[in-house]
Amino acid sequence: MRILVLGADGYLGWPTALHLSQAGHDVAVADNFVRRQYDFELGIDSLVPIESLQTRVAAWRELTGKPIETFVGDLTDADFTYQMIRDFRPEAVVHFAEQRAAPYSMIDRKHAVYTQVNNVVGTLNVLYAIAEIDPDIHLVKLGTMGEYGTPNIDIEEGWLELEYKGRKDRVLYPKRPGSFYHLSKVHDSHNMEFACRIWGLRATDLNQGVVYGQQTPETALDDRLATRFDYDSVFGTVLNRFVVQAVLGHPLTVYGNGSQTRGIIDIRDTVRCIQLACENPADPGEFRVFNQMTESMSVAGIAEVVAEHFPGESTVDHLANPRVERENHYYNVTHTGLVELGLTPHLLSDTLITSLFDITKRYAERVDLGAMQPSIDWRGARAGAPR
Ligand code: NAD
Ligand code: USQ
Repeated sequence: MRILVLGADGYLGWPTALHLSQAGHDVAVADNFVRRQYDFELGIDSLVPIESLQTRVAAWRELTGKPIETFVGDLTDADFTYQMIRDFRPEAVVHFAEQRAAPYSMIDRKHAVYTQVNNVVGTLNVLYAIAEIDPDIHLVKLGTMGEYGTPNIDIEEGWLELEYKGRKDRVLYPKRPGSFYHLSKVHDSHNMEFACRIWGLRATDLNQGVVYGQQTPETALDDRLATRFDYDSVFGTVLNRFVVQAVLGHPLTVYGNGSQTRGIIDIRDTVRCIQLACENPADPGEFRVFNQMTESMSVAGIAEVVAEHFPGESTVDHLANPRVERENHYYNVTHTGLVELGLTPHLLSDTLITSLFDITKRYAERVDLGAMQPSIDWRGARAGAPR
């Protein structure tokens, strides 16, 4: 298949592009490098050094003989987006290209507005470009488990069968997200469902859980193919952060009592899920939703597993939660769709955690411990808000 990967300079987009290329697909990639600008803005950096997109693509071609076409531009620029889709003529577009950190979106008004404009407008441009150029293109879009929040009923895959006052309907699952970033994904989901309903587009929304890990078989082939690994309090995700904290002898920063539970997924399963979604497209007019996670774990549980496997001392620090989120809540998620398509999950294992300890030890001198402490308070973003 011809597959265009948007946001392919990022943590997940790059390994996915390589995985799809290795699987024999004809892959093109796109990015505007804004993720590298957030690093400059915040004074942070990936733990694992990363090459430029151009060097990565050249290294992949040198090692495998497989070419990857590159488009550099911003999805909020409609001319760029249309031209790229016209030039490459993909059968599937995989869309990772959004501002994806909840804390970044909660810094202040400017960052909230930027996040929602970047994410919602970029996705709208992609939907319009597909509708006008070739409505048969399958859009595979990254959503997030946090769109649902933590409701007191089971979380279904995007849709809910409802019976109310004797009548039945199938409705989009009600959403109660926990940040302006997570809200941008909810807005995207609604726009996509609408585009499928009115224009007959085909789309898959992958509500992914928190990703952990750094290597896939393809990125591990050569240091020049490495993907980024964020550990700072804005872009670092929880398990990755806890691993780095354990190795550096920093207490594991559990927010609140740590009973808040999340769906998690290994980066090797992320790339496989995308491949399965592309190779088994949604039907014309179908807005298909999968919950892309493989297991649920509380934050305190994640800290425990990391501490248990660390071959030294490691302590846990319960910090006052800088976010507004439920603790001690119900959490039961249906996630059978991708397994039915053929996913065999990698559950969190000793080997994976040990390999992450090794990667961290290799680059330990690059860690900035100052970047560990959470600095963005959900309650503080509104001027004069009570702390
Ligand atoms: P990332 O920030 O590392 O990568 C996103 C890439 O998109 C970056 O390279 C960035 O430069 C690019 N981008 C952003 N806006 C763009 C625009 N307007 N035009 C062109 N390029 C643009 O993020 P990631 O961790 O790889 O996440 C990828 C996707 O997966 C995101 O949509 C995110 O919401 C979703 N997701 C991530 C996780 C996770 O744990 N990392 C979990 C669930 C869902
Ligand atoms: N947490 C801690 N300590 C830390 C960091 C986080 O206790 O040092 C807690 C948070 O309070 C939260 C949970 O861990 O309860 C997850 O936080 P996170 O930063 O790992 O993940 P989140 O902000 O939800 O965002 C990440 C990605 C985002 C993706 C989302 C998937 O950055 O792109 O959409 O995971 S999900 O959470 O399922 O919506």
